[in-house]
Formats: sequence, structure tokens, C-alpha cells
Amino acid sequence: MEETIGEIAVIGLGYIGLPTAIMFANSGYKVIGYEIREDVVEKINSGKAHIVEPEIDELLAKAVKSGNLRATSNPSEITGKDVYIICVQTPLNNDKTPNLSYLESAVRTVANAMKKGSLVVIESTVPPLTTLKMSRLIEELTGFKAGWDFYMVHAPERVMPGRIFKELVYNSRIFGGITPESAEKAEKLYRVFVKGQMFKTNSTVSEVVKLMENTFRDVNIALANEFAFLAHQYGINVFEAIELANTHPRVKIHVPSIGVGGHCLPKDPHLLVWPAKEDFGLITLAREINDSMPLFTKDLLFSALKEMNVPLEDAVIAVLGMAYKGNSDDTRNSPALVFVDAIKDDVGEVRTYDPYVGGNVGSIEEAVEDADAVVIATDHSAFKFLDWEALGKLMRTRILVDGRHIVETPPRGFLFKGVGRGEY
Ligand code: SAJ
Repeated sequence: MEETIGEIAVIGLGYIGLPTAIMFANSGYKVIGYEIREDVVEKINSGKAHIVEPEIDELLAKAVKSGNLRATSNPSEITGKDVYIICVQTPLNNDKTPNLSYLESAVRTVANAMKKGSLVVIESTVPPLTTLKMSRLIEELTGFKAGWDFYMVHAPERVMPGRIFKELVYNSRIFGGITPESAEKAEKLYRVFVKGQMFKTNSTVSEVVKLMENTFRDVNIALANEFAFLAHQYGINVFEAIELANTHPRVKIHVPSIGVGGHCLPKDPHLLVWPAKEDFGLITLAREINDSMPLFTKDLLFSALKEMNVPLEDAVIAVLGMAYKGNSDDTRNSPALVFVDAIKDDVGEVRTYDPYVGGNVGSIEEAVEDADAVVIATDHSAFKFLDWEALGKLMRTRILVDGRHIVETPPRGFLFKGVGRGEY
């Protein structure tokens, strides 16, 4: 096999695939993006991104204009490429088992298109042992021999929405090859734009590393949320306590909130333990605690409505923020959506507003007019600077429930409740 990297096909042009395709294209490679959503293909080819991310519009326009990036939904156009990078989702089924159907279908598409000597990269987060299984599937479908006729690597993405283009360049990367040569080829490929450190290992270690990172974060957030429950018992502000505890040089407590959303943290701990087929106490319990947070926030709201004698069935609730995290338009597994779902049948009306996502009303004023309570469900920066005195004048009952530690000092004249704010 020749050493130069030729043409690259990126399978799945979502939050990871599109930025990755853009980076390779702007580094001088010919990149074709395969995506089954035709409207997305059309938009990308016209130089416009279908996701919100800093810098994406300029970088995509540049990639398309240079002729290095094109999208297609026609699988015959990705035939015979040197590199295939798979960036499809690996969500959970309703019973919390991994749904690998998107990955399997992407691997089948690649198997149909690839040639001898192709490098297949899986960037998707997958349960341990999946890359090996997928290499066997390719062997079955092509008759090629893994490690001899094709190379395969798990190269997990590690970027955070909102910082994708910086983190793609500066984060360190792990390349888990099914053979050492596979990892080496992938390292050489990504070196064109990655300035972070590169580490090579085998594909199962790499799969576990990726899942451990997000499980670490999930378990730590669950601990912070449990501290929040305690703060309500003891009548203190958990954020004051956390700030003080974090002055210890070896303590870094996470941030309690209305819940943990996104495409990664709510799912990855399940992927980590699933192939082991055993019950893992701490990891599973952390997931349960984090999943319970929208309901904890619902309890705060309902107790406030009761204190203010607002009958539930008449209550008008304004929910600010639909995205799973601040300054993003991403609503995947958003705790805000779970929260709305949990209250909608009990209260009179739910109005939702989000500056990035939209909502069922078009402005904050419209959301709070004659409302009985405002609930902050996403930590968008814009919500930090709201004029509560002015908004309060529009409201019928002044209740403010903060699920995101947006409000430091409860505004005057409001009944204020917040996750971890046990002091009021
Ligand atoms: N959250 C809290 N408290 C915290 C931190 C986060 O409630 O202290 C919530 C957020 O509001 C959000 C959810 O957790 O709803 C997840 O947000 P996040 O900022 O922790 O992470 P993601 O899902 O945007 O990105 C994570 C990152 N992983 C780690 O930081 C270990 C990112 O680097 C990964 O690339 C990404 O998962 C992924 O794709 O796996």
C-alpha cells in the first residue's frame, strides 16, 4: 500500500462528521461526505451548515469553495476511497441497550465501497469490542483480511460542542488499531491538523478510554447532584459550599443542575458496562441520580406553586432554555425536554423559549407574560443578564426556579427556588 493519504470519505455529517470533514478539506485533502439526509447534503453543498457551532459557517464555506469538500447521499460516489471515517450516532434503545444499527449500516456501506488497502476509522463512541466485531463484519462482507487487506482503527472524538474547532486541533487523540500498523496510519492521517498529543493503543483500550472519560464526568456530576440534595436538607447554598471545597488543591466538585443531557454522558456509562453483562453499582446509580434531576426540579416548582396558592391546573409556566447545555442549539437528551414532559399534563400551560433552538413562543417577554413561574432549564449566557424586576412586572405570580445556577442573588419580590439552593 502506498504511504500517501489520498481521498477521504466521511460517513455521517453531524456534529462530529461535518467539522472533521471540514478540517481535512481545509488541510488540502479531497473529502466526500456521505449523509443520508438529503436536505443536509443540499445545505452543505451550498456552503451552509445545518448545525450551530462557532466558526463553522466560515470554515465550511471555505472548504466547499475550494472544491475539497462535497456532500452526497449516493453511496456509489464513495467507492474506492483510501480512508473512510465513520461518525454516526450510537444511541440507546428505550431499554438502555446500545442501538448499533446506524453504525452497522455505515460499516456495510463502507464494506461495499472500500478497496484493498483502505483505512477504516470509527470515530463514533462504541461499546468495548465493537471495532473488532465490525472488522469481522467487513471481512465477511468483502472477503478481505483485517490487518492485511484493510486497516481499521477506533479514533474516538473528544470534542465539546461549542468548542469543536479548537478542540479538534488542540485535544490529544487516541488511536486504537486492530493492528499496530492501523494505529500508525491513522496517526499519520490526523497529524495534518491535530496539534495535540497522539497516543496509539489497541481498539478495545481506546473504546474503554473514551467511555471512561464520560463516565468519570457523569459519576462526578451525580455526586455534585447528591450534594445538592443534602444542601436542601441542611438549608444551605450548595454552590457556596462547592466553591469553598474547591479551594482545596485536590478537590474539584462538578456543578449540580436540572440534569445531564447531550448525546454522550447519558449514554456512554451504559455502553461501558453493557458488554460485561454485569450490574455495576456506582456507574448505574450515578445515571439514575442524574436522570432524576428534572423530576427533582419539578418538585421544586410544584412546591413553590403550592406555597403561592397557585392551583396546578391553572398554572402558566415559562421554561427558559431547551438545549442540553448553554449557548448551544443541541437538544439531544436535553433535561429541559424531560422537565417539560414531566409537568405538561399537570399544569395549565407550558411556554418554552430558547434563543438558539426556538420554542413555542418567540421572546422571553412573551413567555413570562401573565405566567406564574419561570424555570431556567439551560445555562445560556444571555439568561445571566435578565432584568428580573422588569420581567416580574409582566408575571401573574412571581416564582423563579433556577435549574442551572444562573441567578446568584434571588431577585427581590420573587419566591425563589433552585437546584442546590436550600437556603431559601
Ligand atoms: N453538566 C452538569 N454539571 C457539570 C457539567 C455538565 O450538569 O458539572 C451537564 C451539562 O449541562 C450537560 C451534560 O452535563 O447537560 C453534558 O455536558 P458536558 O459539558 O459535560 O459534555 P458534552 O456532552 O457536551 O461533551 C462531553 C465531553 N466529555 C468530557 O468532558 C469528559 C466531550 O469532551 C466529549 O467529546 C463529548 O462528551 C463526547 O462527544 O463524548
